[in-house]
Amino acid sequence: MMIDRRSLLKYAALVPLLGAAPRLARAAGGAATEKADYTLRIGTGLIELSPEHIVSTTLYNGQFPGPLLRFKEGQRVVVDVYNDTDTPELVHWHGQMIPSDVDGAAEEGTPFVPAHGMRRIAFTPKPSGFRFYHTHVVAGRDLNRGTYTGQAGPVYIEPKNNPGAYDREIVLVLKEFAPAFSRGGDMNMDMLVGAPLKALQQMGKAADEEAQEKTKGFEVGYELFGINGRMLGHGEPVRVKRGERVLFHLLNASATEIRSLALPGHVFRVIALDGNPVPTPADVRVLWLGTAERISALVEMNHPGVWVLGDLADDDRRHGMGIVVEYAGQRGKPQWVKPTPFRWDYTRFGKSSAVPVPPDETIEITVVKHNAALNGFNQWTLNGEAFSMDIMKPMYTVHQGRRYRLKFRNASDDIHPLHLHRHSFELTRIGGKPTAGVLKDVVMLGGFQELEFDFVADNPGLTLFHCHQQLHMDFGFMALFNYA
Ligand SMILES: [Cu+2]
Repeated sequence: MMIDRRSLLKYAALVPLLGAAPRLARAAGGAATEKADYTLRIGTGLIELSPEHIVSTTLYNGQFPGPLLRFKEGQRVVVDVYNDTDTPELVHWHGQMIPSDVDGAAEEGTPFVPAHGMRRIAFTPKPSGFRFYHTHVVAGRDLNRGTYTGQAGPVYIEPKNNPGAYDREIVLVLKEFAPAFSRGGDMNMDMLVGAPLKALQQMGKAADEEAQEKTKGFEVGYELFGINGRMLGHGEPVRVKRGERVLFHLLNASATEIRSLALPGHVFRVIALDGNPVPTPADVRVLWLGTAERISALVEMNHPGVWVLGDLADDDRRHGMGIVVEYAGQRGKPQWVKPTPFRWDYTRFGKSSAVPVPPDETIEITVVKHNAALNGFNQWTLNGEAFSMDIMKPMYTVHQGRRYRLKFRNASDDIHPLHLHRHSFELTRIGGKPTAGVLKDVVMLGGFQELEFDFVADNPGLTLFHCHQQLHMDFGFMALFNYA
């Protein structure tokens, strides 16, 4: 969708269909008499990142992050969503295997929550683990829409039996505010393992030479950063005691950015990625999270002091990306110590003798960037095709029960957080290494690199695949899967 006006017309046409009189959308699988378990209200509100920085944006229930929703695996929930804004909205239940009409993507056929209307949503949450919810509308060139706003909140789906050996759980949501467009600015490239591939670099070079525009496309930058809606030093610190084992659930709710985190003198034992327990929990000193990725990591509090749990990027940390961790009885200025360079390797958390199950079919997808091709915005194509929001044509047909391997080839220098809706996938090859057992719903594809993941077609219905970088998904980087 490149022309905002056209999509507005489309929304306008949808509204009468969604129930005229009090503009109540049809309840999806929920009886109208039933009491809702949760209510989400979408509306404009203020976030006090610090006393000097108060931002106006769209929020859930007037807060950032949106309320933590605790579900029980397999136990049906009813959520009423009220939209107090002037534009239709969508709430996407990221990382859950639920039907297309409640998943929260227009491309899959989920109805919009009408402007100044409501929609009742009911589904049975699964799988257990750390998930989240966020808006799924197109932002395009409007930085007041989509994931540029504060519409994101954590979900925790409790497993039927909880094996946790920790003293406390802390949810931290990482997010930037006050976005603005700028030209150029390449991403930090050296944080993922694996080397760029020559053939993909050449393909990227050819696309650059073909481009009509010789300038680089727009990127989004931010002025303000925060964890749980507070700039570093302005929220309540995480208060800990020596000897405690704290389980951090971290969510990168950015629209476009990759985030890093370190806590001086401490080690993160990564136990789950995107809410799914990993086969091999491993210790790391730095966490890297692509847009929409989650990490659950245990930290043993054995280094008393007052510390900054913060982003490695000095500028982002100085503008708020961090939170203070304070031991009981300790005083003083929070300390930051830059960690030694660390590259993120998903295979560390995989099965050691990695032999992935062979797929029934392999689908190859090559990603190409067309510099500034759309009035200054980069256009993205998958196998030569940019997704059209107006046509919404499925690109691939899958058969229930079959195992598919998606092989991605990135002919661009950008890192892409690839996201598949309504299914988990298993990493089978990344950074040049085979692996197995790591189940995710978002994975970072390195610049000029390849990766492979497998998924089993086990949740019939239209299924969206896209890059979770809002600027990329809005400008072509999407594909729809259809069940035969
Ligand atoms: Cu991307």
